[in-house]
Amino acid sequence: MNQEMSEEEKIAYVFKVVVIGDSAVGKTQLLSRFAKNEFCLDSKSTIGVEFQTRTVSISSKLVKAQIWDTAGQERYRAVTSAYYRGALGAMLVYDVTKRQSFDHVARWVDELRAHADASIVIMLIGNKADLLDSRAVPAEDAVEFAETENLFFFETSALSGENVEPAFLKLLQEIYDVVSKKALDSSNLVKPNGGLLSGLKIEAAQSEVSEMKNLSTCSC
Ligand SMILES: Nc1nc2c(ncn2[C@@H]2O[C@H](COP(=O)(O)OP(=O)(O)OP(=O)(O)O)[C@@H](O)[C@H]2O)c(=O)[nH]1
Ligand SMILES: [Mg+2]
Repeated sequence: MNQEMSEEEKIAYVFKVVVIGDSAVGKTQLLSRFAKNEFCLDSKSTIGVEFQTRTVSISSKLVKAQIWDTAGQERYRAVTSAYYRGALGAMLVYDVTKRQSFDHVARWVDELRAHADASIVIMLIGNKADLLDSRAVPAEDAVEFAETENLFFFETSALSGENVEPAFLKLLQEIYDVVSKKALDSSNLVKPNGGLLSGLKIEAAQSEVSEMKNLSTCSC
C-alpha cells in the first residue's frame, strides 16, 4: 500500500543559518519577512536567541532553512560558540543609513572566522535600502568589501520586502552547492528520519536554544 510522505519526510536537508550584525540593523525583521512575510516598525531588541524555519525548494530538493537570530548587543556575546555551532550559512547585516554598522562588519567577519566552520557561506546584507534620503553607505563600498572578503552581497529592505527572498534563496543555493560537493559524513547535515546523513536535528536545536538561554542569563 502506498502511503503519502509527509512534508517533514520529503525534506532532504536542514540548513542552519545564523543572522548577525549590530543592534537595530533589522536582523529580526529580515527574518520575519522571509519566514512569515511579516514586518513590524516598532520591533523590540532581541533578547537571547530564537530561530524560525521556512521550507523552500532548492535544485528540486526540499530544504528547511533553520534561521537563528540573536541580539546584536555586546552583552549577549557569551552565546557565541553555541550560536555558531553547525551553521552552514550566515547573513551579516548592516544598516545602509548607519555608517558605524558597516564599519563593524569586518569585526563580525573575524568573529565568524573564529567560531564558525571554515566553509560557512557568508551573505553581506545592506538593509533599510528603502530609506533613500538617509543613505550613509554607498553600495560600492560594500561591493568592494564583499569582493575582498569573498562574501555575497545584496541590499534589502525588510520593510518593503525588496530583495529579501532573493538574498535568502541565493544563500541557501550556495550552501546547497557547498554541501553537495562535500562528503556525506558532514556532521552539519540532516536527513530527517534516518538515512545516510545525520547530525543536528530540530529537537536538538531546541535544546541548544535552552543551552544558550542559560548562557545568556549567566552573562548578564
Ligand atoms: N525603514 C526600515 N526600517 C527597518 C527595516 N528593517 C528593520 N527596520 C526597523 O529597524 C528597527 C530595528 O529592527 P530589528 O529587526 O529589531 O533590529 P535587530 O537587528 O534585530 O536588532 P537587535 O535585536 O537589537 O540586535 C525596527 O524599528 C525596525 O522596524 C527596513 O528594511 N527599513
Ligand atoms: Mg533582533
